[in-house]
Amino acid sequence: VKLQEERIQMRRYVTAEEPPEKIQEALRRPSQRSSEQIMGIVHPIIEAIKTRGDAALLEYTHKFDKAITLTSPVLHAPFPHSLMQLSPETIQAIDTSFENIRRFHAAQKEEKPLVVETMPGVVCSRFSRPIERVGLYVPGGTAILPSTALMLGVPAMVAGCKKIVIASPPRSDGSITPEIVYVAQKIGAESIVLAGGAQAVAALAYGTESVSKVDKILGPGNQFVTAAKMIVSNDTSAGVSIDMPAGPSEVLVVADESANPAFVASDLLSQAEHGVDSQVVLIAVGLTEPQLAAIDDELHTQAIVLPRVDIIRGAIEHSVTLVVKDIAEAMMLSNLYAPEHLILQVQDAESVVALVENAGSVFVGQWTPESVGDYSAGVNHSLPTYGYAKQYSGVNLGSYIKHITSSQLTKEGLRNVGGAVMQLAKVEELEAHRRAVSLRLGVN
Ligand code: HSO
Ligand code: ZN
Repeated sequence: VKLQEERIQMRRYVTAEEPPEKIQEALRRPSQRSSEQIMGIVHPIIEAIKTRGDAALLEYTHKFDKAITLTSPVLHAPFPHSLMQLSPETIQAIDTSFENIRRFHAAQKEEKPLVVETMPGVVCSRFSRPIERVGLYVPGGTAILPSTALMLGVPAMVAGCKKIVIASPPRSDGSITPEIVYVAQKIGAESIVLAGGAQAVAALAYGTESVSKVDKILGPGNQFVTAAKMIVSNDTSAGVSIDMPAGPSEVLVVADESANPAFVASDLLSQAEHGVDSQVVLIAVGLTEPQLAAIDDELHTQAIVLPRVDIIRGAIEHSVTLVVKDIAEAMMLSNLYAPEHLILQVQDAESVVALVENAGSVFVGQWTPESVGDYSAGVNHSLPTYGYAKQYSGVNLGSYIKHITSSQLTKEGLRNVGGAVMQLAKVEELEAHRRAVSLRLGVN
């Protein structure tokens, strides 16, 4: 009971009063279980799937997901309507979100090949083709996530992937969330694998008697899922790639005196409720003590009535408020942290976007809570976490395609560029390369 009453509050630092190292330390991600420990658990699971296929997959599902009645690990399309019984409100919400996500990702299509004549008679082009078979991992865990099925599935459909396989852990009665079945049907999935964790990733990577092997695996997951994705993508015998490494979800909110404290707190909490390992950061630009206290009060009073308050407590424990002097400092720290989600609740938020260097997705202005991007605005919610926004993009149409280049030369073109080719071949002492040109041009 005592614990329930403890105030939910983020640590706070004023950057001007601390050495820079302290601030950087405060922005460190919560450390994760050592990767060797995780790898030690995941490797045998992958081996078991590789060697014993469906039998091993079912064993793990019985053990980890407690779905002991499950006898077949795969549900093939067409999916029976009895498995997608939903309220009209839910159908409408999924349909609206589906359409916005579809429109935004369809707009990312390159309609025509890119063609450049680099020299007279030397034509280079680039065109794209969909990845043929993709596996979409939709996590189970503490929340059901049909929105993740939408975020992974809609761009796969738009890109034209021929085979879309969804994997998601079944519920303990062996059934699958009807919302996920409905989404699977809308995006034209070939099958749903009722499995989660490293075992599901391995099944997608290598295929089993009933699970189709795929060329790329996308989707977020816990540390076991991430470790499995890393292992299979490093195994040349699997021939599979992944979207990106994944860590716990996070948000960074930049707020100035124009921000509404209740709005700010609600955004911090919507990320904090994802998991005890989630991290939320508030960067307060020149806020006074009463303004900071107003946000703290909102955070506590909103949090204690939320159903997932216990998860929120865990997340807030390793979360932090940094009080900075101006927007330039705020954005410097935000770029250093490279948040998965960046929310700008500041005056003239639109102009601040120009200062963003590293972030998964940006939410601009007070009327743009992260939730809209999580579900329905049209942007993708599968985003780089754990600082990977420094080098990775979130899932987008490009995640489902390959670019192929081609070149085509006329004889004149070969004359124009041949000298450079022959000289570089000479420098590299690759005589056959040089002769492939000299022979055609009839020169020495
Ligand atoms: N904020 C999560 C995505 C999500 N939110 C799913 C609700 N459902 C990670 O980007
Ligand atoms: Zn979310």
